[in-house]
Amino acid sequence: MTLDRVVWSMLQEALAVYRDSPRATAWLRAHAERYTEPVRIAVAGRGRIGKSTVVNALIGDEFTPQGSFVWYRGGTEPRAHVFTGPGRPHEVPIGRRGSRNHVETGQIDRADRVVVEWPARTLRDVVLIDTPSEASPEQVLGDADALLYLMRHVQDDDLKFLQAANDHPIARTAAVHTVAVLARADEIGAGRIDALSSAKQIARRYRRDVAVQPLCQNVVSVAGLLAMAARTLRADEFQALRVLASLGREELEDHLLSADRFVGEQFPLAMEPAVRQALLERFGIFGVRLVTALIRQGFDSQVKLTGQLVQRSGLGELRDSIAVHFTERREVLKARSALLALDVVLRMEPRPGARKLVTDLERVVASAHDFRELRLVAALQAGRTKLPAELQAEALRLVGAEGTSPPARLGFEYEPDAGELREALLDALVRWQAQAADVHAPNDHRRAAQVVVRTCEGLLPHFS
Ligand SMILES: Nc1nc2c(ncn2[C@@H]2O[C@H](COP(=O)(O)OP(=O)(O)OP(=O)(O)O)[C@@H](O)[C@H]2O)c(=O)[nH]1
Ligand SMILES: [Mg+2]
Repeated sequence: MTLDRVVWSMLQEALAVYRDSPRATAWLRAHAERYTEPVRIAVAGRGRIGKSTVVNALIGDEFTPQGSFVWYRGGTEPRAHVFTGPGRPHEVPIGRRGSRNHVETGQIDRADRVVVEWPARTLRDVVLIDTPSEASPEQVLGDADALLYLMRHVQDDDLKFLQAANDHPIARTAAVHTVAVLARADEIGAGRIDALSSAKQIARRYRRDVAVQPLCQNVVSVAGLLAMAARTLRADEFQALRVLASLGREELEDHLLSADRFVGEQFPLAMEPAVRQALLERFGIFGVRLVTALIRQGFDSQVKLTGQLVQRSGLGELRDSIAVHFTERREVLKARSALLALDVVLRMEPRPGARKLVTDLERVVASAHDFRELRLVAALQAGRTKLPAELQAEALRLVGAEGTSPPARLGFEYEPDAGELREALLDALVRWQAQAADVHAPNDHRRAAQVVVRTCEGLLPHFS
């Protein structure tokens, strides 16, 4: 049976065992429902770091900020519900404020959670949870299957938050899935036009940092403001930017030395200060400089410019990372969340009828191959398990650290045909079998090789 089915039947069995407990039943039902949903990703980080902006950029639509947790999930029609206390949620309208969508929470100022259904492509595969900055790790992670954690530099508070995410015994054995985001990438290079490339380099460095690497699966840099402006770029804004780009580079640079100069009276073009002010708010000074430079370089249609900005801002890479680490890993992430939930019930309301579930839970966590793969990734990245460098990179790839599709595991950067895949797979299998059987190798080396062998064996039926 697949992990997916095993965990589903455990949830059903628990519902039967706890049918006389309303509290356990409500909890288990909610988790059974959650089990069939898209992956839930919480977006967290300290105050004003740019969480809501990144969420908007991913959705491709702008919403006015709210003080509470806001869930964005897919839906055919835009709808919003407010949840407060134990009562039933009630529906509220979604209106417009300027160019933004605004959930009319009205008098309700202490919502526990606002749930927005929104017809966006991104939301077909994920539920995004925008979190308030004062939320504790427990609040953030309780409802999430995966975490996007925004930070500027890695600070102690950030590491503490990420550590808390891994602190539960089951979380420890099936590491949480986290992608760290160096946010506000445009501000990293002190206004230089190549700020975004510097930010990407810093992100790469953090990926290998001994303090950071064990706590997340990837680190990417994102200029959220620019990404959001790109995804929601309007025709009138694009026209205004083109007019700006028609100005000589040096002349424009000169007026971009400060916000005051840019919106001031002395501006050499007939463009309303309000229009300039609006561009500044949407793109930031750095953004205006970058966008006009790109238009001059030939990204002179709205489509070309948007595509270029999505890549440069890091939004493209962030989306890829979400796909590889979260969406493609849906099954194991959901299983992990459900097992954590089962564990809560089994501890809170222990009873003789639940003994089998307790042992099943331990067995699944210890032996399911998907969890073994996650543990091996974590152990290799944290340096708890050591392999020679060339084997380490291959082991990580094979157990799915860079994507779980067979071509990604086997290291193809193009679409290979079935014959090529099969050949690469058999080659890997034979070599790793030899590693697993190498009596001179240390124990952890052999155990790691056994997991890799099992992964390769699992891929075989795809190609025979
Ligand atoms: N320069 C720059 N400004 C940004 C960026 N992202 C967000 N901002 C600005 O920073 C401010 C805070 O952004 P939000 O997205 O609301 O940040 P948040 O983390 O959701 O804030 P809280 O929910 O209040 O904790 C806003 O004025 C944004 O316009 C960015 O990438 N670059
Ligand atoms: Mg916010």
